[in-house]
Amino acid sequence: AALRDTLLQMPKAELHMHIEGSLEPELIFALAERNKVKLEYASVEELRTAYAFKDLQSFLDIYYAGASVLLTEQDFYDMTRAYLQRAHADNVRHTELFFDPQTHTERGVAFGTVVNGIDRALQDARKEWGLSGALIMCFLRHLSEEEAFATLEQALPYRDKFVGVGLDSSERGHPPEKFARVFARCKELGLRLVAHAGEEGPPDYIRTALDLLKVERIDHGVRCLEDAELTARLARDRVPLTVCPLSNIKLRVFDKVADHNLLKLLDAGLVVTVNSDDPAYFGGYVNDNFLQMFEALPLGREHAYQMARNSFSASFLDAAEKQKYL
Ligand code: ES4
Ligand code: ZN
Repeated sequence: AALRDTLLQMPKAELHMHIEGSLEPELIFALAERNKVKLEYASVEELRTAYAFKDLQSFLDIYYAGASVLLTEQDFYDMTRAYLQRAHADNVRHTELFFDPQTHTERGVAFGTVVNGIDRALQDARKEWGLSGALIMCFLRHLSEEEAFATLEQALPYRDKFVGVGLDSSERGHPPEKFARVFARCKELGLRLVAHAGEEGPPDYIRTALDLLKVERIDHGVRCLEDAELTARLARDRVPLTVCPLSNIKLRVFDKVADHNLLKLLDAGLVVTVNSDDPAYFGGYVNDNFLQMFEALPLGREHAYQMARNSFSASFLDAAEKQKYL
């Protein structure tokens, strides 16, 4: 089959997807109407036009505004259901979803409302399509560590509904060490640990995420190549990088698809995976990320299979389930 068909059809896992970043403008407007929430934009078209970002912060401002329409458990269900349907169409067999509870609890939405709605959609996808899912709770790094601890406290009654914790939002000026104590506590609780690092922030944030937070995967991590010693360490220790190519283009980490360092990361021997990050905002779901990168860079079938294998080996599936895909 053509390489294109291989990319579309190969079973894959998605490991870096913010569920609030899957809210399409049409659903934002439908939920705004349903919940009588006022939006700053007059139409779906006007909102979509605002999706021209100059950096991470300009995106986050719109992303948090979009999430303001989510109020009820059914809203969280509908959002997650729509993403899972798209993921299923892309032959995603397993997905590890980030969610940002603080974005919702700050607005008075209960933690349980958020997690129960998302979880019910995950259960349905497993029953209907055999698509497995797991949740990773993210702390917003622009907020304080004290607020992260308070969120962890609210999460504890739902401990069985998520497998790990992550760190997202504005990277620059909010280094990993700000969250060292709360991550240590999460590790004691048996949670898996990941963090966004080296997206906009310097390679040093990748190093401190590993050394001080003890994370098992790095989300993004594309700036590691600026530091040869760090790159060698990531390769030697087989630390997975959850790379999100279209996100990096939209947020101007790289100017154009052909400038992305995905092939250089692979050539450095790194455990690279391809993911969609915030697909409703960045112009594509996981297969669009694969297709556009393979069109722009000299990548071949072996790279495709390698990254699909990596997505399962780097997942938090248990060993027996992983084995089915490897
Ligand atoms: C995010 Cl692309 C990205 N980076 C950091 N935090 C985020 N939250 C949602 N998308
Ligand atoms: Zn992300």
